[in-house]
Amino acid sequence: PDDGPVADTVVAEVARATEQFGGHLVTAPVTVDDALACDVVLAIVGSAGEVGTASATMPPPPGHPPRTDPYLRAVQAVVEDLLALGSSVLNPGMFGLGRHRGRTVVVAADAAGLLYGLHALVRRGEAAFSGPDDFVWDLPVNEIRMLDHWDNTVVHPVMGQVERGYAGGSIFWTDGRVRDDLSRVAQYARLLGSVGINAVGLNNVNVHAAEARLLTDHLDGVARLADAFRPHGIRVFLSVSFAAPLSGGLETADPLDPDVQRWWADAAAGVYETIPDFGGFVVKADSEGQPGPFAYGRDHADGANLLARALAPFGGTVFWRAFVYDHHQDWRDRSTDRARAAYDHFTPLDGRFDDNVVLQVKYGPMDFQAREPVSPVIAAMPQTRLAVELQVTQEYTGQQQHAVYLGTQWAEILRFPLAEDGRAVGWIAAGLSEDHEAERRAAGLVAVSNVGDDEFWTGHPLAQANLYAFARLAWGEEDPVAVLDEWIGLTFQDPSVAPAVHAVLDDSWHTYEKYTAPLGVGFMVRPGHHYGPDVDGYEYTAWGTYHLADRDGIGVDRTRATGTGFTGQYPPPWRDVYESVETCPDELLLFFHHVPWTHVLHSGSTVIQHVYDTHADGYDEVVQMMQSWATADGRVPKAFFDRVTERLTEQERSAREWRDQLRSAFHRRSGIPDATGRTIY
Ligand code: GCW
Repeated sequence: PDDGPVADTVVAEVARATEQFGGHLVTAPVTVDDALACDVVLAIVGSAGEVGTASATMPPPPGHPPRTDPYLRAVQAVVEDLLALGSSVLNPGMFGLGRHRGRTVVVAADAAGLLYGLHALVRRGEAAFSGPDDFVWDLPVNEIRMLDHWDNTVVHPVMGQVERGYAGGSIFWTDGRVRDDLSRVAQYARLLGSVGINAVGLNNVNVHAAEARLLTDHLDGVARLADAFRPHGIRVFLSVSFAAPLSGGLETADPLDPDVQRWWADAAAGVYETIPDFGGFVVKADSEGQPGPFAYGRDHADGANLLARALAPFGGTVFWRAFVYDHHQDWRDRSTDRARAAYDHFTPLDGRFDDNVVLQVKYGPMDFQAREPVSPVIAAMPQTRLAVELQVTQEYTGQQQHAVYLGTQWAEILRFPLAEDGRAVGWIAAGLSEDHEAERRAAGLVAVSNVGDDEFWTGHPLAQANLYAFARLAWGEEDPVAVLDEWIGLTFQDPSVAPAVHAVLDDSWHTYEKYTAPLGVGFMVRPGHHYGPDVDGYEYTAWGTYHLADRDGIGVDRTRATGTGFTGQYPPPWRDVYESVETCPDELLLFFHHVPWTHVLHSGSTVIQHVYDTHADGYDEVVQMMQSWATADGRVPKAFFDRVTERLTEQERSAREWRDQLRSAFHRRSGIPDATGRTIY
């Protein structure tokens, strides 16, 4: 269909499959009969999707002879029918797949769509090659489906090589440069392309000294990484330091200074000279010690547009993170509320960001907790391209020691009807409006990857399901258990293992929530590494993450009436739903309200009894997860079985620690006994 690298990948995949399973590949049928004799037809029909213009939308690549008419007629014969079945306009990445007139057919608007269609065919398995006519169109709902790696090029003394990484070292970098052997990167690229990921950030958003030089001194290595991703339809991005012009010899990094603007324009030109399809920059500015425009009295729109204008001539994009807050907060100061920060900083700038800026907003107002409300920023910036950021790496959800399937959490976030007109978070990220018309400001989903050089890629082998689920939800799938089922079917040879894996993972997010910080209050983790319980670990620190528990009660008053006013950042009805203890959902009660231990929840239980019960139940559920997993023995590869068993053993130990510390700590504070009489230490 074309000679680009992605179409070449499709051809190579089919060649590999025919070698393994039989049959043969015809890449350029010359007659109608040749083409129509094939059992499987894969074709790119061009984005206009109109058969009459197919020859015009498929110009031969320069230097190639014109397409033969019979070939076009053959493809058209099939495509004509198919377009009549469903779609007259084909979007980028879109494909149609199914059985048609006794043949299996994949048609797509572009090479990426053909690749996605081929992999969709593989997911169907044998069923794709027989059966009655049945044809579906599919397309990614999000334009951007991106994974960010928080990888350092060298091992950082505190954070290790991968910040918040729980799967070993980086698959990209070693000793300050790109690895010589990129075979694992090639496998990763193939894996991500198979589920529609189309962008990857190659380095940590906390840009340290060594990584600040990537942009200028290590482009050959970055180009090799781009070469590995390109055949799978994935563009690469670099995290850059806003202060880079200073290390480049300038006196200032002021975004309004013409020399600084020239410096960035030159830097961008240098990158595109080496990597013509480079994606752009990811930037964490004025956040947790990273430099930014505030130092020069400028705002985040000035900062983001500086980089956007350097990238614009080359078609690049800036992902500018909204994770900006005061991390030097005085814990005594109750007027500052970290949850408010992103909204307060960014919503006044709505409308000022250039078109090639994407504001990257964490799903919650705090920081990737197991339970937070969704960030009000997501519904508050209609004039800004906005991507929602999730965390596949399990920083606050068990660090790939605990089996926690996050697909369930993300699906709940994405379908939350945040906007006043009822639009869900996932719709806003995708830029869909009520009538499903795509808006100009569509962006998508970004997540922090959980992959490293670990033998099982993700430390906990079952954490692979989270990587898969992110990609499938970013594509547009909505049912997290169906996605999990798909992953199980593709991962394990023996289908009889499925019930055990479902029993471990299906409800594991809720299980984790039960034995950790209760009712949306968050944190209570050990400072620094964030693993394991420490009720007061962050209580008197500068990080703005407090629970305010005393002998009478617990929780943070974020109401407009008596608290920090954070509820006022939400559109109706949520500003009122969250404002009142009467209507605030139980699972978020302590995020929004400070209540007595004896406050009665909608569930009928008191807050204190809820803590006692859920912590006991959560631990018991982990024990059940272990029992379920034991039934997989002999049905999955031994090394895989053993690694999961080892992790579940640690999860059981850790869940017991959480249970006992939280039950004891809350008992000591409240003085109220557990009504069930279970042991408290
Ligand atoms: O969750 C916090 C992490 C930091 C991280 C930061 C961020 C990359 O603890 O390690 O830094 O978020 O998202 O920028």
